[in-house]
Amino acid sequence: MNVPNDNSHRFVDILRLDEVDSTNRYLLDRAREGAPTGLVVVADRQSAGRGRLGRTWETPAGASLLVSVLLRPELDASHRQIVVMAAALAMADAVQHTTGVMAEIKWPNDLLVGDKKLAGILAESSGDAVVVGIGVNLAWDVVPQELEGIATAVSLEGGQSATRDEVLEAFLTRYSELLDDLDVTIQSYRDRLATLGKRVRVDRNDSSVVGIAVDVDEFGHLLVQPDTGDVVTIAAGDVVHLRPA
Ligand code: BT5
Repeated sequence: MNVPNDNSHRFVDILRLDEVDSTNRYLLDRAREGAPTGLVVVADRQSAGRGRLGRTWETPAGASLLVSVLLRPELDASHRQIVVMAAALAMADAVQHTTGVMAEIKWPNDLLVGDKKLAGILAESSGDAVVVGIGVNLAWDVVPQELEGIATAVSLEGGQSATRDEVLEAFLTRYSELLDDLDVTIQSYRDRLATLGKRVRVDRNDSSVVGIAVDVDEFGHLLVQPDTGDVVTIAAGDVVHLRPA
């Protein structure tokens, strides 16, 4: 499987902003105005960075990479999650390549070092457009108080320093390759997924599931085997990695 879009996801057009409320909001608006696939926006600072489910993405002073990418994948809606998985994998590879820090993926798309979050991804859609936004913590002196115990940064993990542009370039190159080969993406994503084989609790809107995370299917859904009963297929939720029972 690949994204059949004749090389148009080569990311040649990069918009650089000093400050914006949210790079995702900005790019979604451009998408609605007809901006082409492959458009990238990066910002130095965000005043209202978005997380999932109405949460916020904090960007303390210091270098964080804040980037959103516009894609118009010719994939049916049920298969679109793969382009988001590819972004997580591409960023994990880019960070490792440029800084030496090895991050793992927590389902669906968090990048973790140990149990702390190095990067988060938010995908939002409008019509045929998907905006994939990623925040990566790069050169932080300290973890801000409100993220104590939750977040980490390349600098705090002893990584080699890399500029935002170096990480961005490595990411866009890798992302482009993965979008050309989505079958490889699924397998490589599974290989980087710390969640697989772990005992997890998945919190969904209305309920939680506890069990072993056994696989991820081609739609990006997480398959969890509870202690009793059948495997549960989970499309969206928050995962907590638990200690073995
Ligand atoms: C995410 O949400 O992890 C998605 C974050 C996406 C941010 C990027 S930045 C560029 C683009 N433009 C945007 O407006 N957004 C995207 P979620 O899984 O809901 O995680 C949010 C939670 O992570 C918060 O409630 C905090 O607990 C924690 N958090 C906030 N800022 C963080 C940071 N810088 N590093 C690590 N954790 C953070």
